[in-house]
Amino acid sequence: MATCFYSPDEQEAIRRSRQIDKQLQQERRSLKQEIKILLLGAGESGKSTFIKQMRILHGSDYSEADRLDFRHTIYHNMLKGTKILVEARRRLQIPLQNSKNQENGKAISSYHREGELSDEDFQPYVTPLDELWKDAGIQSTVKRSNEFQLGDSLTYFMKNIQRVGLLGYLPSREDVLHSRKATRGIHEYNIDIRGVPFRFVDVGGQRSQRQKWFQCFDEVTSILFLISSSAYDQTLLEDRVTNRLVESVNIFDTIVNNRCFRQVSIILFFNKTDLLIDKIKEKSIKDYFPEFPGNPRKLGDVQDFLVSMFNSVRQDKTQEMYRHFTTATDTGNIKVVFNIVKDTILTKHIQDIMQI
Ligand SMILES: Nc1nc2c(ncn2[C@@H]2O[C@H](COP(=O)(O)OP(=O)(O)OP(=O)(O)O)[C@@H](O)[C@H]2O)c(=O)[nH]1
Ligand SMILES: [Mg+2]
Repeated sequence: MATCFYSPDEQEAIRRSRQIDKQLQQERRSLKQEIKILLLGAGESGKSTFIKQMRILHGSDYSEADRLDFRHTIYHNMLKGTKILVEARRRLQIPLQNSKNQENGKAISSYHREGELSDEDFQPYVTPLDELWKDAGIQSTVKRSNEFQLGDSLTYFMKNIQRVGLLGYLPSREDVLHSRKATRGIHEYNIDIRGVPFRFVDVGGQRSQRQKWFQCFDEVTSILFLISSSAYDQTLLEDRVTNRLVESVNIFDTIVNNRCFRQVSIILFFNKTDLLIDKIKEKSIKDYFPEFPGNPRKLGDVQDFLVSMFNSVRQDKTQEMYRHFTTATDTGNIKVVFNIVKDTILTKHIQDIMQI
């Protein structure tokens, strides 16, 4: 086009307009590329639960048949969890309130995972489980659960035993979100969100699983790093000695300061806020981290401290530290948080592509 017929101002306007067109074209091309989101964090921090939420919110939601598949895992979570409590109560020498629960304890301890449990198979366990859970001795043991290894989902399922223990029980979405099965290996989920293809990569967070992490470090757009914020009084399942929060900070240190991720937006999810709210009423974080400067009963003070622990290991502080306080089992919460996160990821992604 002969630009000499245009005034300098008009020529400048045309140039700018062409530049914007070009950017838009690039942007569209970049958005057609996959957005790869890697979920990292220690075991039980909530990575797989977050992926379940993505499926509920943006993917193919869990059908009745899909939810039925979780039934066995839920029964197993309840039986194994209660078995651990029965054993811990004995070891900690906490007396039972009702001596009848000796027999109930034996009935639950006889459970060994053998094949899938049907709703009928589960029936003989329902009353023993319920009676044990109501025993003051077992409840005192639950309060000391940081002295042994108890999963976070047991309380939720035991509170729902009247429903979960019925013949013909069909797990709800919330039950699916609370069910626990440790991840082994690497699992990828492709989900289209408003025309943008996202690939979520879920890995196992336990120590034995972490040597596999580097296999998925290529072409990462963003890392969601999950932290179990209520775990400040707990030790690691893997060695029963290391504090879970300390382990989590150490893992974050290796990720955030890794040269592979210099251009990658890393977003922290301080997860399990619901459990943290309950935990600070019972246990002072100061007993585990004497350097804690605030009021241990104040949620904001505890969260600020957690954030500062993670921030302190970052070598390059010129990059912004994105962080959110989440409850991965709460669909409403994850919907709001992920909307913000998605915008952060896409904006940063487009900026990076524009610089190329
Ligand atoms: N109450 C509550 N429970 C949660 C939350 N997030 C996860 N959980 C539960 O914590 C347990 C562990 O969650 P997962 O999603 O399996 O943890 P993960 O990070 O995938 O663990 P690995 O696969 O071992 O690395 C499950 O029983 C979840 O239901 C939360 O915010 N609140
Ligand atoms: Mg997992």
